[in-house]
Amino acid sequence: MSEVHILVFPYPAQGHILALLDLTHHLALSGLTITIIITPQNLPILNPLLSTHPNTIKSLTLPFPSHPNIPPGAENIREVGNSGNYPFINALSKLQPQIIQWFTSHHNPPVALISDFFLGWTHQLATQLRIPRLAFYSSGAFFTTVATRCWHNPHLLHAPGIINFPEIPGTPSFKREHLPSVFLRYRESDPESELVRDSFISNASSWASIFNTFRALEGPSLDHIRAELGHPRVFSVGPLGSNRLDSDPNRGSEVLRWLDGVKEEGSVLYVCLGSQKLLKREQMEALALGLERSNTRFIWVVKKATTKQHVEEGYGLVPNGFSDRVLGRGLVVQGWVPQVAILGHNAVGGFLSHCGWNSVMEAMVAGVAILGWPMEADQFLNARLLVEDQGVAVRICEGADYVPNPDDLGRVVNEAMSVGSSQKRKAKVMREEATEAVSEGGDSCKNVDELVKTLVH
Ligand code: BUP
Repeated sequence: MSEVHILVFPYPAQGHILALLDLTHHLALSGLTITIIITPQNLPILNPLLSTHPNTIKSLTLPFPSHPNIPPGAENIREVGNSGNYPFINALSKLQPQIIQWFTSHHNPPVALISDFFLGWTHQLATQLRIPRLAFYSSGAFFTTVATRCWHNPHLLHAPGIINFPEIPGTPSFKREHLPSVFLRYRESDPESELVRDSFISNASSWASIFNTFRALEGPSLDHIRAELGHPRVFSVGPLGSNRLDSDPNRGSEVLRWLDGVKEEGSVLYVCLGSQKLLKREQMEALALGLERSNTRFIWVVKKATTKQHVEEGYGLVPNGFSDRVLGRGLVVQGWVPQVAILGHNAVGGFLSHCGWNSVMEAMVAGVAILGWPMEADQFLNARLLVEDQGVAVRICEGADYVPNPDDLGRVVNEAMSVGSSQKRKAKVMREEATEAVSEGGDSCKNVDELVKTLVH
């Protein structure tokens, strides 16, 4: 095969970047040459890919454009929280001239651009470069059907109470507050609203769409998207993540050793609420008490406060004496852990999760029950798909500011973690489906092959 060169542009949030890099790894294994656009502070995330594919993956490292609403040095949304997406998207769009200059002077310019669905403006960039743009969704297909419907009919965003979606498979209806807050803030001619809306609309006009999902989970939504777009180029390639490369092979060895010491299969609950959300003091206390009152083994990944104000207000603070009280039964860890490896450990049977889409996909592959605490963005809709439609999850509570009742929390944990709970049984079925999808001849595997074929021709 002659060198087919693809340009990849991830969005700098952990949940977005990791998933697109997982896909990039697959594409490189299929023989494509790839350049990844990145800014300097995010470059280390690429290290495992760059060292695994030294001849075929390169980075195009561009300085992060300054922006009045982004603190100097912050180049990843993890450093500013979810509310900072708008300035980030805006700042990154200023890279356009440098990308064009690089492209036009390249001896073998890329034949296609795969970019994150938050970077809708790259659709126009690709048009200017006269190459197809493929929108990569690190969110689910069900969420995307709802979101696209909303942005084509913004009056829905102001409908009071319950919103109905009769045109969408399953005719879902749900509370307005369960849409991402950026949708609810929609105002015509407001720059943030227009940017988000234009992004979704540009994504839909892009040449193709790639989803980190699989047919057995979201077949009807994928078919609906295909029908709405009026073309077949909708590739479901998930669950991604099971072949994730880690820059530090020793990361999390303490946690994995602890799990090795657990004899009962599926008895440990993994508690991790994503890379962005920091719990306030009352939430930390309630969650700690709930875990203590359950009689379940657990690993709790705690996100530490980084700003002075958050430290002073007790955000992310594990209550005094908690670790000692649960010694032997529970492990509290701070910092980044190898989530995919933990979920895949035999001892783990449940995942108390914010229902971020990557976490959902990783839970599917691992065959663990989800105990959902959706908080923002697409998480409420993800939880709906998992709880009401698929039965693979139970909703433990919901809302970014919600302070759960420890007794209720402990009770739901015990029920969902009991041997043979309905969620655990359903999770095992989903594991079969997810594993089949990404195995040779499986639907997602065929879609990756198909995607590579379309890029090569
Ligand atoms: Br925290 C954490 N280790 O310690 P989501 C996360 N992850 O590997 P998010 C780790 O980050 P969104 C850790 O495996 C997953 O791939 C995890 O993505 C990994 O949630 C990713 O689940 C987190 O989508 O993003 O980051 O809160 O805004 O997309 O929900």
